[in-house]
Amino acid sequence: MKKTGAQILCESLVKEGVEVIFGILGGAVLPLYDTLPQYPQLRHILVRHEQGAAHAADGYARVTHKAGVCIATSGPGADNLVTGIANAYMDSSPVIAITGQVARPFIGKDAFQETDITGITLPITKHNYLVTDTEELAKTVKEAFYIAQTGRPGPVLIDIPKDVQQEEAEFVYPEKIDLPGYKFVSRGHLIQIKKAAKLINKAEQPVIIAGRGIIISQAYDELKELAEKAQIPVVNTLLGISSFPGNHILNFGMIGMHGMAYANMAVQNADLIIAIGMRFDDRATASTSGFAPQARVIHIDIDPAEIGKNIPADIPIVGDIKNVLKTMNKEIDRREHLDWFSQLEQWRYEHPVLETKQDEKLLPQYIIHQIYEATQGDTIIVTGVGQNQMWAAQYFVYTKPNSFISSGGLGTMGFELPAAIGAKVGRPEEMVWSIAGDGGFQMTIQELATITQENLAIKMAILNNGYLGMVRQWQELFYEHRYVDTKLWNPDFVKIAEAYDIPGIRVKHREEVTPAIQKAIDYPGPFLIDFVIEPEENVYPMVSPGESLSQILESPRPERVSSY
Ligand SMILES: Cc1ncc(C[n+]2csc(CCOP(=O)(O)OP(=O)(O)O)c2C)c(N)n1
Ligand SMILES: [Mg+2]
Repeated sequence: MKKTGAQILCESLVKEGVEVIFGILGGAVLPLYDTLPQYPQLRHILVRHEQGAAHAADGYARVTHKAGVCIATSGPGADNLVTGIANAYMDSSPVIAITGQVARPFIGKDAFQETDITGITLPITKHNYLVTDTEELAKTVKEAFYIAQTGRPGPVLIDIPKDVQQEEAEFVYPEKIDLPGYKFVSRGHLIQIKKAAKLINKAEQPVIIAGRGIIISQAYDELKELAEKAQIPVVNTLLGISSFPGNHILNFGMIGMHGMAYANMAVQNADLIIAIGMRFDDRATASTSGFAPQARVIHIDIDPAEIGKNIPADIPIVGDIKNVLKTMNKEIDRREHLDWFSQLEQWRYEHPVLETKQDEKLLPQYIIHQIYEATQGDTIIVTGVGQNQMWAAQYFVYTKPNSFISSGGLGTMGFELPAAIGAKVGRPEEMVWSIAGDGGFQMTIQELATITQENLAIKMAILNNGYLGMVRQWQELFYEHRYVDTKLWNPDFVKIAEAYDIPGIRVKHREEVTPAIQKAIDYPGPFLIDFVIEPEENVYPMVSPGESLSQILESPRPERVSSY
């Protein structure tokens, strides 16, 4: 049957099981939007800025393990997606970005609102398409979803000229994919897996580094089996948070620039690193030349391009983590590493970082911990970027799989609010908290309107230190306190929330923290808390740029005592 390009696109989205689309309109997508009401299965969520659409699709994809879809018009609309697409690319999130393009006869003429979005996004998409033949549209959509969601997931952009949306063509949704140039390995090489198991069985001081690949592959049980069977401590990258229970006895926390001192020490003293679904990002490894000097390295990842990119691998295993670990666990001996664990426990005792000062001041660490206490971990935390992100990573105990959503690779301020929208839409039954800095909050603040229009019960906490805090911290530590333009004049965030019809309160004192969090949780809709925190609180521990993971700067304040 003949259908318009717009109908073909909608039919194809329905075939792919799409339920939600985040987008904003414009001339080059008008035929598509005009067709949308014919497909009530496709819920459209109107955002206020295309960056919000891309982050929302990304957040949706991360919590559902399905592709998230966003739509923008040509030119400025498509360009506004760019940060969101790059963010999804860096964090391996399957986002389908659909952009309108000027009609085919206008392409290359600097037509009104024309940009070469496939050119612009070439390095930040897993693949992209400009559809010039309406007959190809259905096949293109099928391929795009396949590419986005298989192997190492990532964003795929489909640019559709306006006249392709209007033109009629025969609609047949292809059954099969024929992509000879696209391959991924899902089962790891058996010989490699056996070699790795042998090393694991022999190791005296092994450490598992868990990355986001475990979450993508949903290999939680397999990781637990490996760790428990061979008695191996598990540390994680930032995006590996919530791949392994935060309260598990074998969990030794986050590594890296703001990782736990004892986690970094475990890595630095390991004789074997089992790196799983992580890419040795420089924030995780610190100086690569000083990384884990005595360790052999087993690196398991679905993307062969990651193997040996930053840290050489003694045993590379390319494959889907769930499959690889399933096979590997059969080859693993039950072990104990009593000496290793007593050493690790001693480091943990000597370097207690999960502590908050008994202080009259309103400290962000205390706030994050109180959110944990109030929720008992039964919530999804979506963070901004900066100090707020690091405190949220350090002071919340992530007991639930895939409960930490954050912009790791790109470090995009303003990710939190729209990504929380995507998370709440994708998992409406879950409580969702957005933890923002006062700087980042203002980068996507317009999405408060989306929250109200869609009545999304998102709980918002602003850790308001009056600074671009993380940058101020660097100025303090590495630029001799020269705070060049990191101090922020801020609007009244509670009044802003009220203007968006969202109730909010301001918290300035420690004793108000818990009641405020409870009030936010009990309120049946969105709620905002503006926490006016100690302005110059720093994130510790810290490994200074250029140093190795062994050179850990710990809190210089000796009066810190553990409060829990
Ligand atoms: C879009 C974007 N611009 C700039 C930066 C650089 N940057 C990293 S952290 C930071 C400060 C963030 O301030 P705020 O949101 O208030 O969070 P805080 O560190 O104070 O918790 C900046 C400017 C960034 N990561 N993203
Ligand atoms: Mg701030």
